[in-house]
Amino acid sequence: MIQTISTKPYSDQKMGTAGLRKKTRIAIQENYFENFMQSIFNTIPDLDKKSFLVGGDGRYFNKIAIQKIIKIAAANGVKKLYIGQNGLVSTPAGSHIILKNHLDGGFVLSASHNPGGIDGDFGIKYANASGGQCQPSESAAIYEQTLNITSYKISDCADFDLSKCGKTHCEKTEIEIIDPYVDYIEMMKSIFDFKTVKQLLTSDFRFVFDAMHGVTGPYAKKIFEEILGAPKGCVLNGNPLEDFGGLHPDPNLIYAKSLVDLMYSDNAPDFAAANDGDGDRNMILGPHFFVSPSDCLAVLTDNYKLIPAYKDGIYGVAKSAATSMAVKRVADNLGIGYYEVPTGWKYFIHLMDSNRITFCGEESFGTGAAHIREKDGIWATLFWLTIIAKTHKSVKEIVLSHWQKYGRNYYLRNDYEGIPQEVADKLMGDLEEKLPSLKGKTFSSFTVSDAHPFIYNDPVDKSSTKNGLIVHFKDGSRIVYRLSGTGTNGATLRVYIERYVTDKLLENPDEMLKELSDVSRTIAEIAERTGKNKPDIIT
Ligand code: VG1
Ligand code: CO
Repeated sequence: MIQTISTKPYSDQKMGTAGLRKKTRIAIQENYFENFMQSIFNTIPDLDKKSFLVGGDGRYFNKIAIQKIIKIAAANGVKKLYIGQNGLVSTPAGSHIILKNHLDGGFVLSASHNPGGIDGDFGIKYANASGGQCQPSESAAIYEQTLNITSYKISDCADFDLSKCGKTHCEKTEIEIIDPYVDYIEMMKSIFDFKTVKQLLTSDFRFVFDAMHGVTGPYAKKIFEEILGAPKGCVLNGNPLEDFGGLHPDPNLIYAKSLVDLMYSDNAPDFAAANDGDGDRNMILGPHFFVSPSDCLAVLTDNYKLIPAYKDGIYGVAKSAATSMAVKRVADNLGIGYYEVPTGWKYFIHLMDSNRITFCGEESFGTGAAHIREKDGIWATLFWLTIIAKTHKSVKEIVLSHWQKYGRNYYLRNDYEGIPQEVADKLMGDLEEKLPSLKGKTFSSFTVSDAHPFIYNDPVDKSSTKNGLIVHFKDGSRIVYRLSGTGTNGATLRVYIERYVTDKLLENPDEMLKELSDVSRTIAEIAERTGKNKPDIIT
């Protein structure tokens, strides 16, 4: 039976960079999740003709939330739900399932790389029929609904068993529990030459993949161990856990510490990759060597011909404005289109749909391509394995030869976390106001050549988005300032620092960027305003 439950609005259900992300204790408040789901459905017409994907990264509250989605969708008359077996679907696999089955959208329950558990974070990524996350105009309409909601509809049926594939019904809604792996694996086979990668992984080449107890564990075990023949056990932390084993499922030098320690030990394997909680981010390491995500995008783009799916040519490439300029040098050299967008994968979607780009990436450990509309951690891993298999070079040799060809964009992101929102907003507001006056000024040995907000004009829907502030220097260095849209604890100020050189290719980025980091604090008065003399996290 369908029930109508009266409710009161919550004022904080505005989506950020990638869906709605909240502390778990907030997300599990009475009617909080129900309100949000009903608000989404309120914005979608003709639900009786609409089908959606449902899945998640396995974190705490996923299973309960999925049962709620089934009952709310059914009460709202949705035509069909495709649900990943055991409630699991990675963000990239979900995008593929939406596209392959021509669904009208989907819900991936994940706070991505944020920690999980009752004291961690919970999140909902809402995708539309593009296969990628909804556009800002859609999230604005949903937010409006959340502020005015007075009731939601829900079926009072019993919970569903998500452990077996097959079809059933909830009210008039068809429910199909699907294998979340098979289609994704088929897609990877259609992009890459699995024979080549298998030869490498069954040789004496030593490979490890850290799934960080996120959703990619089962995908990685099937692909790398079962199909490509890598030794059993090469997938580390391969079982999805509700609290990620108490760890922070963020594949970077800080949170993937045990993997990093292994790769910097005497016994380091030849190659390591790590993925985040929902499987869209990747980190790539060689023995005693880390590939920065900005360089990763540049290297993959430069090597596109090695991959069967791209050998006949690629459209252009895009990056978020905060990502380093390394890939622009490659795009210029290849004579392909090049675009800069605001932070957030949703801004790449129109460029992919209109065949302007094939590859794209962000400095936050995201690389991907137009096979789906999300970033893709396993895709990036298979791409690297192919480059290694075909060039017979180590990770370090591949990147070093890239720098020798193009020069190196030294790059770091400094995060200042837990700043009171008003302090952060004022810092950004005041900085924006003073940008014009910075032109021509010299800080240490860096002279400002230009300073402006980053404004993106979408060539397809003609919308305009402002995201972050950029300071350019005469030597090509850049500093980008922006506030995070995924944090759940006060405001996080992200400061992205970049310096380009054609010599000194193997220096320590901390040393190479020390002076510019100091300049970034001076320009934005970070210490004076936040009391922080150094970043909380450097990636
Ligand atoms: C961060 C990253 C951004 C990424 C987003 C979602 O956003 O900086 O590049 O797209 O997370 O990543 P922010 O607003 O906190 O800087 V994930 O792996 O959710 O999907
Ligand atoms: Co993610």
